[in-house]
Amino acid sequence: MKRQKLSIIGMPMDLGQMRRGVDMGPSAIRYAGVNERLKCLFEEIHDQGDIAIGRPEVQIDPKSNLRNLDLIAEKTEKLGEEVDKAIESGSFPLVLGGDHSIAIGTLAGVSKHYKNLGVIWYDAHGDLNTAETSPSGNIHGMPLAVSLGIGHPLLTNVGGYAPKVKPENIVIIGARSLDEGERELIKEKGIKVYTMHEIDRLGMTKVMEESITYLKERNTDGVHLSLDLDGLDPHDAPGVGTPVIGGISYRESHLAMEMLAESQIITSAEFVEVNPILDDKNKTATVAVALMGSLFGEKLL
Ligand code: B3U
Ligand code: MN
Ligand code: MN
Repeated sequence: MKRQKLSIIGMPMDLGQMRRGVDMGPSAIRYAGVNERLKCLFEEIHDQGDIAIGRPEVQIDPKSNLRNLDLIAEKTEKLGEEVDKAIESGSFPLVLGGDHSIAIGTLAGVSKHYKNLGVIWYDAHGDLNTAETSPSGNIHGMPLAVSLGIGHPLLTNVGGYAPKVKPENIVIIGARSLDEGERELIKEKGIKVYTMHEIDRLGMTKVMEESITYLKERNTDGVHLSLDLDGLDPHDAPGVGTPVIGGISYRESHLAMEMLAESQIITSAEFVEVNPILDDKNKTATVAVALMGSLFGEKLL
């Protein structure tokens, strides 16, 4: 069975962190053949091109120490509007990053349409920092906290409302690099986390079964997949700004995507942190496209 409509939205933004190159992520993913790969899985694909980001100078907000705060708020607002329009028109929104700060915009657009949105955050990191807990001042380490309504008001109010997600509707998968403040927030809010420990111990099959059941039991009316390529092991996805060894394998990731396809719970997705400058012959973008194939129902046989 073919799905209906897919909207591909490129978000070439690198303002949430310090390494250049992740702004070329959408181009790398297109070059790796995303349109061609997904063509047979949808009735229609609209590649909407990229949101204009420009080449702004780095700004550091003197009060909060946040890098590129105003610009990220402005650009994610725009992304939110595009995602909102895509859903409005009956399309499945697929956002190509860009660093993970773009999720602030994606979730602003998605969450408007769901009263009880679930989120799967596939990542080596928690992305639950605030200006106070962040070791770096990089906003790509903050989007999940922002979506909970925790963080600078310019970010939490993107889309004109906060919060976007409830803590009990979030599942983090692949975590292996959490800062102290993030650990505290996870405990305080009761966020469900499958670290690499649980993935090793239970196996990816069980982790995904449990995650899907958990989100269904929460009566979620939509589930957003936010997939940071650094969730995968750097051996399989080397082209990311902050690689962390000991990650999820290519095969486990395919299995995870296939199980999500089978469950039919995913209603929007983004693939972020692909940095072709740090990559090995566009391997990471190629992996991203292959995972998208599985997520949208490609079968081996
Ligand atoms: N937790 C660290 C590092 C980091 C977060 N997200 C990525 N790296 N990709 C921070 O800066 O918040
Ligand atoms: Mn991330
Ligand atoms: Mn990460």
